[in-house]
Amino acid sequence: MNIIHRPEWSIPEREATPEDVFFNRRRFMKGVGAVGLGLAAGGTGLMSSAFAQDGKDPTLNLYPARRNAEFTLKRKITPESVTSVYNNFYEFGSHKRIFGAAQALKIRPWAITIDGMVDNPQTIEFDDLVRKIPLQERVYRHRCVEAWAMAVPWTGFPLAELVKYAGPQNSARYIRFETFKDAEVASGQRQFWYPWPYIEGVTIDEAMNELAFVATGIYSKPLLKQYGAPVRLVMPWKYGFKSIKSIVKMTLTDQRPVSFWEKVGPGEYGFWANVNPKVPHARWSQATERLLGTDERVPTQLFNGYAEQVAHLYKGLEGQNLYR
Ligand SMILES: Nc1nc2c(c(=O)[nH]1)N[C@H]1C(S)=C(S)[C@@H](COP(=O)(O)O)O[C@H]1N2
Ligand SMILES: [Mo]
Repeated sequence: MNIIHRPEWSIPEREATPEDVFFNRRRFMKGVGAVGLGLAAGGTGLMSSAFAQDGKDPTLNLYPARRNAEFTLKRKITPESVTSVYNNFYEFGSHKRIFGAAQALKIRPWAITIDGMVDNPQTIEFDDLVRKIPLQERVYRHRCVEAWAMAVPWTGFPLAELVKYAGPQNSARYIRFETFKDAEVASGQRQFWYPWPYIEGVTIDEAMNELAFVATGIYSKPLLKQYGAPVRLVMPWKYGFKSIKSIVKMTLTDQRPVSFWEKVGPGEYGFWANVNPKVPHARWSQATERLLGTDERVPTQLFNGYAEQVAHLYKGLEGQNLYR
């Protein structure tokens, strides 16, 4: 099937978002005006749903979390009014305006299974897990493989803490993450030609790096559904598709996981997916990126600007496709 070799989001953004297919985000934002999308939301169900917090989120009292001053940026934070209506979440559609459809996701109860090569295999309620590790806030850059970028304040905890909690065995070399699968609520999962559920993987060494983060919140609140509530990965030096959303399972293994996008397009998407301006995508340049909510293009940075923290992880692996 041809389509699975050309996922829609892997088309350069200017082609993938023609005005007649999606809405014109800039005109939309102008129309909303200075009051901002959140305050203007009263009118339509679709717009208000962009900001809907689930009735009474049982973790609200954990926010805002302490800001970690080691993870800040010079780049301006991208407004919530922009990032909450421009998302990549194929479970709810192959375009960017999925925030309405994503409200169908049921985020309670939400259990996470930890299994594989661990000393403490278990299935744990998210509401219990989120209280086991102290939350903190970090501002990170995010770089989608499609060449759009944002900077947002995530709330969560280091992935290393979750790995320690699982009790990794010496034989474990990788972590495989899995997103929920429920075609009843996720319209995109009715597109049966995709290899659902969404899978991603990292090495244990990557997972133990200080930057690897498990996000439960954004903008000092629990994650909205479109961001991958209630819990997602954030790997800021890698292309955005590594940052898997709405996680239900984490498996420690000695087998390198094959990700959703690697299955869809093995010629275009690999395991490492580290950001590199000099290695073009098969169909477009990665030299620059567009900052969401602006018309500004800026140079892409090696490892998305995090080379100092992560470059050492890839010493000796130069023969591999580290940048796709
Ligand atoms: N389960 C799942 N996780 C996912 C995706 C997806 O389609 N499904 N898209 C990825 C891609 S390509 C990007 S760029 C980011 C987008 O995150 P955001 O919508 O919160 O900005 O989520 C990633 N995680
Ligand atoms: Mo992406």
